[in-house]
Amino acid sequence: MKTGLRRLAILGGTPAFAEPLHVGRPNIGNRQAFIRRVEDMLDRRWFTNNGPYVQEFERRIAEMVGVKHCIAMCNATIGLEIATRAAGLRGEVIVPSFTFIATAHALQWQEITPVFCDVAPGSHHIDPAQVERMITPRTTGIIGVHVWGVPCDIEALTEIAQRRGLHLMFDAAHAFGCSYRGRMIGSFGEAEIFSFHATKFLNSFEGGAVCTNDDQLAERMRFMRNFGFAGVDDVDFIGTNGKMTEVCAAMGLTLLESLDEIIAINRRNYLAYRRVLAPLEGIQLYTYDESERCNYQYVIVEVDETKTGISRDALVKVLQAENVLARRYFYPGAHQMEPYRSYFPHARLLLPETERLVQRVMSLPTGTAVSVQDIEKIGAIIEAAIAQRAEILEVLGCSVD
Ligand code: T4K
Repeated sequence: MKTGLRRLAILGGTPAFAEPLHVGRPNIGNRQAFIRRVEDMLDRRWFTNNGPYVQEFERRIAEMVGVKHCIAMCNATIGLEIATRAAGLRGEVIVPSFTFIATAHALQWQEITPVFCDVAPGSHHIDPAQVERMITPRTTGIIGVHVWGVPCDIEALTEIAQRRGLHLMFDAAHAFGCSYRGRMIGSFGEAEIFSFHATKFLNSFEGGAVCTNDDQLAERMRFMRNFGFAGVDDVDFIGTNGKMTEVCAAMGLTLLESLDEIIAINRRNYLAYRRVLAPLEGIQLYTYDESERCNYQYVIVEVDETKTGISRDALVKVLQAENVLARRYFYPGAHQMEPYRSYFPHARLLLPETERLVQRVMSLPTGTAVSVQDIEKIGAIIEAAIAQRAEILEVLGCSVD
């Protein structure tokens, strides 16, 4: 990498990018195919309520994942709420704190207490050994999260759930198209919940789906998604509105046709980052296990300040000044957000690995809107930031909140 000499924007230079380079830029797929589907939908005048696109989308996902049932939802948060409610979770449910806040909120929304568990040392995933220690008489379930599309320790969690008689579900918001020991994510536990939000590998603008092999659970979730209606005038139990619209399913179906292309671009970008970041001591790329199916949707970096001499927060400021809008997912950890921070003020004492991780991790732009040249420039900015750290820290007054 050739750099070191460029004047960084944070030090008064010109930003490397004229336009912002976002994390989470949506994939678009074949515009014409999407527009054709929308035209058909308008002609049909069927816009929501289990329309033909939603049914086709569900069939395609169930086939890809290898499950009996896929129930499309308006988003993954509602998917989590419906799945946990339909399965009868209550009391306390163990979840990682290193996750998007929706995992916890979906429980608390129903007055189920999310009990935050640490990540396993050196990993970004829930620690099964700590899960076991957190089980109380009020615990009814565990929700593992496949953070960055990398499966959590499904085998260990399954063993604990079976032995202790607990429900087990997975928040698979990041993990569509990924596998665990050769089997597709979506088919583990009682249910797995995908997100098809705009920022996700497969997007339907907003959207989600719950996959399960349990016939009864699937039926309950279908009813709950539609206000609890079991027949035209027949409401069997409480429900909500979790329906996916036809226009969302049209986007999802269109992008399903481009998944191989998107993976190829994501992988190309991941490999480019690996190449440009490899020489930078203290900048550690989160790596994927290439023997599994991966979607390579996230480029995650851990910053070890003891080696770089510059913190993750300072680096994010440097990148943002260059118009590279890196993000600090999942800072500061769900346990440090309200209402959980007030409910469990001492939770951090049980979460040392999470506390350490949230200070180190940043997410960098990738996806179809990012080129290899962009990545080379981003690598050069990080290299220059490390080289010019003394000046940067002076400009930032060493305080980078
Ligand atoms: N579980 C996990 C583990 C999750 O990560 C999520 C969602 C869920 C559950 C819940 O799934 P959903 O209910 O959303 O289906 C974003 C997303 O809104 C959220 O879906 C996602 N996780 C989370 C990781 O990221 P924010 O608060 O960071 O969104 P925002 O508005 O800051 O946008 C993120 C980045 O994406 C920005 O750099 C801008 C860019 N962006 C975003 C949108 C919407 C675009 O370039 N275009 C767009 O249209 O939460």
